[in-house]
Amino acid sequence: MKLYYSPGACSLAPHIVASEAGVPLELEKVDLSTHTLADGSNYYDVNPRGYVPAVRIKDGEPVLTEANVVVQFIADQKPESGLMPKAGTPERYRAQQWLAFIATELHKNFSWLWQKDTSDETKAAVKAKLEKRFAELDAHLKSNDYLLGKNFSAADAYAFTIINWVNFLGMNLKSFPSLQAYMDRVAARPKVQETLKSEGLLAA
Ligand SMILES: N[C@@H](CCC(=O)N[C@@H](CS)C(=O)NCC(=O)O)C(=O)O
Repeated sequence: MKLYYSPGACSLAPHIVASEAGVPLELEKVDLSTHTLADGSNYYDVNPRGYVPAVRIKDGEPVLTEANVVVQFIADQKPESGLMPKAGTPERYRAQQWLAFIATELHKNFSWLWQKDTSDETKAAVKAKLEKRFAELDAHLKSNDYLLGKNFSAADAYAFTIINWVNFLGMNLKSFPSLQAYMDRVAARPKVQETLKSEGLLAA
């Protein structure tokens, strides 16, 4: 299976899930400034939206997209990893609830901050909304090590990837100590360290 990724982008989430689960991945880097691959070919031919992550499951079939679904697909290759609860259980829906929350309340809002043409007014409104969501997460993480409770899951890989963007967008988590402790806890996981190094985000 091949993962199209860009260092530090939301594709880091499925990359972490694969590392944690022990799912082998072929990695193909996408230059998001030109939407090209290393051989110069056009990434829009792979994913017409031009987004990472995308996963090539089978040659000749469309790639699988949407980070919150891609992480589930990868986790489900190794159910024994426990990175996603068993399909059909209430726990699975709870995990999916977190994944949808991350996709729509965090990821999509952060996307406005990355765009060069977003107005300052919109940026301020988006930051205020994100801080509300950080406060919710901070309260949840006061009594939970991870989003699902005691154990790390695919939802944590996604949340970590997205919230880590505060470090590149002039924001911080100083007002959210439990959320900061959670980010530190996830960052310290050996497989997360390994993945960050492999994307060149930490010195090897
Ligand atoms: N809805 C997509 C959004 C993916 C997305 O926003 N990817 C960003 C990187 S984090 C991207 O590839 N941006 C390149 C572009 O906008 O052309 C998902 O959830 O996977």
